[in-house]
Amino acid sequence: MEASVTEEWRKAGERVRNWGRWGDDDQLGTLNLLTPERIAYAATRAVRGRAIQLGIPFDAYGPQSAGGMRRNPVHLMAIDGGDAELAAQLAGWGGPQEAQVAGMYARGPMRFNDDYVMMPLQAATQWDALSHVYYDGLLYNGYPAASVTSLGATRLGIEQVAERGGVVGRGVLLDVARHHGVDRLAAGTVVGPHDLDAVIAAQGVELRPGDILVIRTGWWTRFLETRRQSEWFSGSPGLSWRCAEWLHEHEIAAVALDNPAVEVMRPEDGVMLPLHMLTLRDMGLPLGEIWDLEALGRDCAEDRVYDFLLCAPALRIPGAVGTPISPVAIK
Ligand code: UVW
Repeated sequence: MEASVTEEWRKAGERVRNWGRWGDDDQLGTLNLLTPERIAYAATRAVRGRAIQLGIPFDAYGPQSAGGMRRNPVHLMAIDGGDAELAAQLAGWGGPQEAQVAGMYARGPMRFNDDYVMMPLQAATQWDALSHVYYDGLLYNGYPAASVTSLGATRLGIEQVAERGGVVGRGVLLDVARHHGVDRLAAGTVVGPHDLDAVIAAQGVELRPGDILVIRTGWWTRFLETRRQSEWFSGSPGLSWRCAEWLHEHEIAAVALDNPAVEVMRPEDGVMLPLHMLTLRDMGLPLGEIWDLEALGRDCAEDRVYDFLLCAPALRIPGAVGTPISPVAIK
């Protein structure tokens, strides 16, 4: 990043910084914009009763590369019908768990199956918590970077979001790919504030303070087509860091995309993830990554209604710096 660009980026950081805006002890950031009145209004946008899934499957075939810093989810069965029948046949076989299961089975015909999932909380469809990214030793609202330890986030953990029932509000889809008449944006395409304005004008949708923006690039379909994980990550189109002020001015509560990192993956102006730093750390604005916006895009193109009730609650995991989610748009 050239010195002048760094300076410009730092100045943008000062302009969008929400520290202290909702109190010195605030841990919710722009989710404070999801007021009861706005959530109640969002519920009125569920008109047709059509629920659309916006999450990708939590399975072993997702976009995380096997050798990378994150893995795809691993799903394991803990108890299943086959084991249960065997345990019943071999009385006294196995350890305490089998004995417990056999004891339950001895009391009637009820049988059951149990399972586990193991996964990085930053794999598949997710929200980044405000504790996910920091710079210059500080997190959102000036909390020290050291408030996230090996035990988890003592400040800005995802449970802060979950405990207030978030994230729920009025979702607005900006279908950038469809606006350009393509299935998906080309690799490396940078989406700037003017592009967002153009899509809003073309769609005829109005933004309201507290909206949750859902921006479709179509890039998820690239992964489904090729299954080439590293190409999918490194080539991702996405938002420019110059969108931070636009998001700030429009009082956006959260933003989610169908790409790996919301912003364009190629280091913009030579710096890695500059929008992450401005949004998560300066604004306190959560980022949603790896969403599947294909069905929602088709539905909105059909009825020309681009807003909906968005339900994307965080899992209540104390100290976590992100959360897997299965968001749903209800139109
Ligand atoms: C990083 O890779 C640091 O962040 P994210 O997963 O949010 O893109």
